[in-house]
Amino acid sequence: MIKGTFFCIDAHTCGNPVRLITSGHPTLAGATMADKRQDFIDNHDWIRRALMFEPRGHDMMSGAFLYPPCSDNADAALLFVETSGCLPMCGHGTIGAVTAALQAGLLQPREAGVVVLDVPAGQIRVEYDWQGERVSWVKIHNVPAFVAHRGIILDVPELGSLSVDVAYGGNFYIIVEPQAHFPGIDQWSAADILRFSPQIRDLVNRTVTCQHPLHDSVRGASHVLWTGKAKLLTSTAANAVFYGDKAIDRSPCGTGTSARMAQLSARGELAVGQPFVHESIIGSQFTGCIEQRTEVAGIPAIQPSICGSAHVYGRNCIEVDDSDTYAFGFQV
Ligand code: PYC
Repeated sequence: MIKGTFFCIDAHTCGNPVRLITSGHPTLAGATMADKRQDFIDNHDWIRRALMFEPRGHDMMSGAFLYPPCSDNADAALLFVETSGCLPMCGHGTIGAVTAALQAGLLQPREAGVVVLDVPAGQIRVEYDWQGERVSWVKIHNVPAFVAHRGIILDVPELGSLSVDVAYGGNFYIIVEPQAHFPGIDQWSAADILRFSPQIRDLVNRTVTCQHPLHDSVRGASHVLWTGKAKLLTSTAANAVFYGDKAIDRSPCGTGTSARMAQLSARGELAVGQPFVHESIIGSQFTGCIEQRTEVAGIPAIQPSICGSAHVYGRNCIEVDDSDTYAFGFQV
């Protein structure tokens, strides 16, 4: 029996996939996107597994559902899904979803060049521009980013003692920088990142509590951001972000870039208004910026922006037939 039919626009943001699901959405309970995210996790997670995991998706697959807004001042709402679960916020996902939705005529913002979106992590303001029929860039004014923990000392098998920070940029990021026992990712393969990241994430979550002070359901360090030297002269810095069980972000990671800028700002290494061009593992770039300083429940924070572009490459209609052994996906 067909359990669900989902029309999707497939795109990528700087190389990382974004599947914008434009129909087949479940009606979600709750007044805010945070409530609706919880309802989705509790009652509709089969849709995420069917659309993100193999054979209809893959380790890096990531997507968003376009919903009507929850707040009076918003134009629409986004619910993010990926192989690791439902993210409170996703930067590359927003850039891809906004590009795909605008190009398909699914968003009619009240103000030209600006979309206000409710997302589980709060509300974001998104600017964009057109070049002919295409959205040429999207700039996200993200939720406030802040440092949650500094200098956590980990004893990592085979790597030895590592000191890491945790910062929030819409998700909690463990930030691993070059240090005595670790020269940085420049000399590492993707296989090394996939091997050590889950161990580091487990160790951090066993050592400290990462809890957003204003959002009960946003907790736990989920992503590992490895820093390294940029390969491109136009980049300020490079990173590789691990998420889920086997994914390395092909984009420079919007929420990771926000977290990294919060960390650099807290150390006095990045000023308000200074462009921060972040390079991904495949050499794609986002331009980040600290728009202003702010605070979250008394914690010093920054108001970050991230700018990048996305390309739509196709449309598909996915049917989930529950007589298919792999209807709800698999992971190897
Ligand atoms: O761009 O924020 C991001 C993101 C999170 C996970 C993968 N990409």
